[in-house]
Amino acid sequence: MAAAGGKTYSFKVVLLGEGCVGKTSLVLRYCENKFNDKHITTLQASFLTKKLNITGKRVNLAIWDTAGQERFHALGPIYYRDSNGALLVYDVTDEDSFQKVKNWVKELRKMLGNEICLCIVGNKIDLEKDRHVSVEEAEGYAESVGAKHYHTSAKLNKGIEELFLDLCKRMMETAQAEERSRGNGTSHTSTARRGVQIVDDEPQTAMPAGGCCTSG
Ligand SMILES: Nc1nc2c(ncn2[C@@H]2O[C@H](COP(=O)(O)OP(=O)(O)O)[C@@H](O)[C@H]2O)c(=O)[nH]1
Ligand SMILES: [Mg+2]
Repeated sequence: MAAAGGKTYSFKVVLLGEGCVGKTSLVLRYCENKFNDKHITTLQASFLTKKLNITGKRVNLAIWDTAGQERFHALGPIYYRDSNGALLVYDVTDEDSFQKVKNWVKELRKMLGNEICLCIVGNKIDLEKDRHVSVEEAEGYAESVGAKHYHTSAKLNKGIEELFLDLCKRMMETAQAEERSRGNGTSHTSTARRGVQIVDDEPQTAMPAGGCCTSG
């Protein structure tokens, strides 16, 4: 039975947004509880993993960060395809970075439709005094495109756990709705196509010990 536990959800989450808004910082804070004042140019992995247990259900997240390609406007569908969730990150002190988020929303909705859970993330709220994006505008925009809005500080570790937990719950709901719409059958075609694997015990995809996928 689907509801009887013993089930693992595997989700792919991508980070998108202008350079320097704090994408890498958010991932490192969440997965390794680290923060660095300098711009981190290269992450050692293309994604970091995090395991959660949400109301008795296991969730494995693969969180994909960019390798800085956003600087060259060179992030394409190959990066975000098959993702179940996306964090569209802007810097609350940088109005331009918020406009970039709007471009990403349009592109993702066009390419992936409504099944991807979108999170619009205003990062660096510790710099509130330099805020250049109004909370009302950002939240209103998010609502208008069916996304949810979150406030974070990677520096102070604020709002990040809540953001990922909420996203996971939304992705689980989406996956469950998809399961139901398939008539409770065991066919995995629909979710497999979208990159969700629902397996009965440990995930089949091998991940290196330590939970971090190193390159090579
Ligand atoms: N004050 C502050 N600085 C941050 C925060 N998050 C990231 N930064 C800084 O912003 C810069 C860019 O961060 P980075 O994670 O490399 O951004 P990315 O290019 O989007 O991956 C670095 O100097 C970080 O230390 C935050 O929440 N508050
Ligand atoms: Mg980065």
